[in-house]
Amino acid sequence: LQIERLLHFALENQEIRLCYQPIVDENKLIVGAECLVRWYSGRLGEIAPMQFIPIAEQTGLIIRLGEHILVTAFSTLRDWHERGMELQQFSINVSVRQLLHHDFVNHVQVLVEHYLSPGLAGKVVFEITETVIAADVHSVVTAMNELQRLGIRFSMDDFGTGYSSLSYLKQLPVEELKIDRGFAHNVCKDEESQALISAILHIANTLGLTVVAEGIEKEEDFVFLRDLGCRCFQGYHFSPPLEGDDYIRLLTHCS
Ligand code: G
Ligand code: G
Ligand code: MN
Ligand code: NA
Repeated sequence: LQIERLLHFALENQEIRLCYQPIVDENKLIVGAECLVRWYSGRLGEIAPMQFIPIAEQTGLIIRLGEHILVTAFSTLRDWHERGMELQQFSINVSVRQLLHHDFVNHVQVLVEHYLSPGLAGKVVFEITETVIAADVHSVVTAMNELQRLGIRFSMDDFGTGYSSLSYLKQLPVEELKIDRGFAHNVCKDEESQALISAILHIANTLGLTVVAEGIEKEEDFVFLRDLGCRCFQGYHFSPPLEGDDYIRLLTHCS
């Protein structure tokens, strides 16, 4: 209850910000970013998303929080574009409750028209999780199709941690799988993770999906996954989530 009350306050007092974690290719060149929400509470200090996102979802505050995140993310994407920083993708986490809100598609459309020049919406990737399967699939697909018409693409986050059947991959207009960081961690020494990631890469190739391996912390794991066929990577080994200014500095120095 305290978190809920403070979250209202946080939204009105600019305590909620975004960090940006680089996504790199097999040559470690930056090709994109994932937006990650950060809350620095005046009362409680830094509060992790794992602590407040579930509460925001339960209380419905995720709608306002999600709008704030979208506005922040889109203005950052526009700003970077105006500075000549070209990315292949700009990923934003979207929760199921947000995706299925009756006003969500309209709202995204308004924001796309306001913030993003033609073509720029095509850089936006919404990361959803396998929990969408628990929701009404017809509503999910309808919302996703409408958003796709605005240019937005979709990624399945934390892939491999859910317990649902894989058949939803055929039903949902998803273009990317993000392998959960639990599989990448120590993968070069873990034969079970290796087998699972090989299977995921095989499914992805068959369905024409791109794959991002998350949570890379060691060069050995990166090399192993690269040789296995992964083409995109994210993790502390390349860069932690960065403040916007630091992201710009990194990208400018790397290109
Ligand atoms: O940044 P961190 O690793 O602490 O994030 C933890 C979890 O919070 C991740 O599972 C991530 O998907 C979720 N998360 C981070 N940023 C956002 C966001 O902007 N919106 C939503 N809905 N979830 C987020
Ligand atoms: O669930 P989602 O993939 O959206 O969560 C991403 C989260 O993973 C972010 O909170 C980010 O801070 C965290 N993260 C990013 N890179 C690494 C990493 O290399 N190791 C670990 N343990 N966490 C990471
Ligand atoms: Mn994510
Ligand atoms: Na993930």
